[in-house]
Amino acid sequence: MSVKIIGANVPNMPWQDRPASDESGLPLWRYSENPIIGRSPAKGVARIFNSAVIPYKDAFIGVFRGEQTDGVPYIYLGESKDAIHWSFRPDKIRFVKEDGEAFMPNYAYDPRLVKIEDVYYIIWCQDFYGASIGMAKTADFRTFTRLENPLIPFNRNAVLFPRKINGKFMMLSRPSDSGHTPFGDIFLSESPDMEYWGHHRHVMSNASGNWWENVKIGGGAAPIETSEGWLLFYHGVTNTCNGYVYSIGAAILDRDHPSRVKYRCRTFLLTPQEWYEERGFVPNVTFPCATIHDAQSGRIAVYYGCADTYVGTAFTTVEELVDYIRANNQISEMDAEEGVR
Ligand code: BMA
Repeated sequence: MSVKIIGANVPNMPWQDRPASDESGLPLWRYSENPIIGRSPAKGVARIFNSAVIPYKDAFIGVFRGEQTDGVPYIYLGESKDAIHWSFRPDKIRFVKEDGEAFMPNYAYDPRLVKIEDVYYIIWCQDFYGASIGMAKTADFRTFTRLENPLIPFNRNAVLFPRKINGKFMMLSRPSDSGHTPFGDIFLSESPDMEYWGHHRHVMSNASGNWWENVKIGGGAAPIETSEGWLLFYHGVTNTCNGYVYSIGAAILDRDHPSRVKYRCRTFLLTPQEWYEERGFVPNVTFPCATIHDAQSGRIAVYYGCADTYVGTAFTTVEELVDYIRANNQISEMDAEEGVR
């Protein structure tokens, strides 16, 4: 049975076939021109990484983690005709509250972006007396209206689903501590209105037994709806004598009950191995935050931060990826269950 992406056609998405030289046996392959965003990409911004992009008006738009030259991260707006070459607005995104008053978090990083019923939602990590999740909405990428913080600290890693499920907005997040958290599972929360979040469920554990993700896991790109379930790219972290290593993994969540994991891939799909993934501000980090995908062809482009310094792109097709995940499926009882105690 062939698996299909359920969603829009994006025939102008970036694409490159798998190079003949790729004998990795893994279902993701890197764009040959990576990194697509290099150092000092805008005035006052030293590095852009961990960023999210989306099709917009026959082109592409995105929210980018820009590490300013004073070291503080904020979110910058970027535009592109081909989703490969990006230009950035010179100033960071300035949010307003519902009443129009200005709102700027003390810092903002790792933004994700989804469109739900003609509204674009941005979700990121910001200070709320400790690292927590910030949210805003926009209809036109001109006015960005800040929404109430969905969660209390500490949490640095939230991802929204691109549609309501059973009438509710859905969010994945990873509760953490105030430091470089040495633990972490993915949880699901739901909301009737994007303000009040509850009915929390456990989704996936870092205690899967897989060495590459044995410290913590966290949601990556907004889940892609497929005929098999929600395809989730996430990051998995292991520890070494030289620090953490961040790889990209994937799982498929039940379409109607996404706290239930249907398939979980026991191997990573991509791990730091190129110079731009191994060398940078934080070495050995590949951190997925977005995909662009085309329902008709089944093509998927994954956007991932590299070494907390660059943005890279990697490609796959939904068929190849889901086949691989199924063939390498290893799911624990805890991941398969509803996740309520
Ligand atoms: C995590 C987040 C990410 C970062 C990663 C590696 O805790 O802060 O933004 O890419 O660490 O430094």
